[in-house]
Amino acid sequence: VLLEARLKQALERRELVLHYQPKREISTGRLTGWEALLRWQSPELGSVSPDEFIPLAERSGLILPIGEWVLREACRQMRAWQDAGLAAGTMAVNLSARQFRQMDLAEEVSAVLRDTGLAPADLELEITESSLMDNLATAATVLTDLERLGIRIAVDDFGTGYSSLSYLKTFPLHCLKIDRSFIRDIPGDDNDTAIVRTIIALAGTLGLTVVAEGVETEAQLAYLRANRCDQAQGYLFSRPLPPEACLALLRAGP
Ligand code: G
Ligand code: G
Ligand code: MN
Ligand code: NA
Repeated sequence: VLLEARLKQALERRELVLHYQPKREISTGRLTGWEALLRWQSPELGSVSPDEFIPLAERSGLILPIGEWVLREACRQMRAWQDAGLAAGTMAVNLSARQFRQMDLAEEVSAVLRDTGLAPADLELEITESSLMDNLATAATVLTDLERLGIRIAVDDFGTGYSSLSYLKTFPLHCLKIDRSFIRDIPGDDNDTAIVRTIIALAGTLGLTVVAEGVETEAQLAYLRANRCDQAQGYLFSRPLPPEACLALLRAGP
């Protein structure tokens, strides 16, 4: 309860900030976009990980105002980079299960795009495979509404959520992000290489972009390149960066 009260204040006191992690096209090394990752810099508690406060925010409902702030701030930042003449690619924002259960989510997203002036095609929403599967009733409606806006939808943590493959075919999706647990032990682990190749093939069949998360080594990247994974994200390229560091990276070029 104490942490919850502090989190509520954190939003008002502007203690929440966004860092951004770049994604790159594997074949060219070109920057394709960013993922916004929330950080809480508390004067009392220090830096609090989203793994600690997102579940709390989910339970208390605070995730709704926090999530809207994240969306707005990420879109505002992206538009500011574009206005500075920088080719910044797309901006991906994580959605929690609770946000995804809001039937009027598309209206909120639409209002944020209108207010910030960001083009829908420059925004991607990441929904975990498990929250998709836990919300099958609303998923079809909400995803269709989001698709009509022209934004992109990525399935996050793909491979961990026991999904039925039939939804992949019917839902309007654009991207699969291979969970980093499957990337960690490639190319050495035969089970993981088999899983990764299967996900890449599945994405290809369905016409979806496939992104490897948590790429930390050249050997992992070489394996992904040889197996034609589209994009990669991870510490090998960059940790999530504060906005000033992103600006420097953007100014350095593609
Ligand atoms: O950055 P990392 O430690 O940065 O993130 C830990 C977890 O928190 C990940 O599962 C990530 O998806 C989640 N996360 C980070 N930022 C956000 C956010 O803005 N909204 C939601 N719902 N989850 C986030
Ligand atoms: O669940 P999601 O994929 O949104 O979570 C992103 C999380 O992964 C964040 O905590 C981010 O900081 C973390 N992350 C990003 N790149 C790497 C990496 O190369 N290695 C590890 N271990 N974590 C990473
Ligand atoms: Mn993510
Ligand atoms: Na993930």
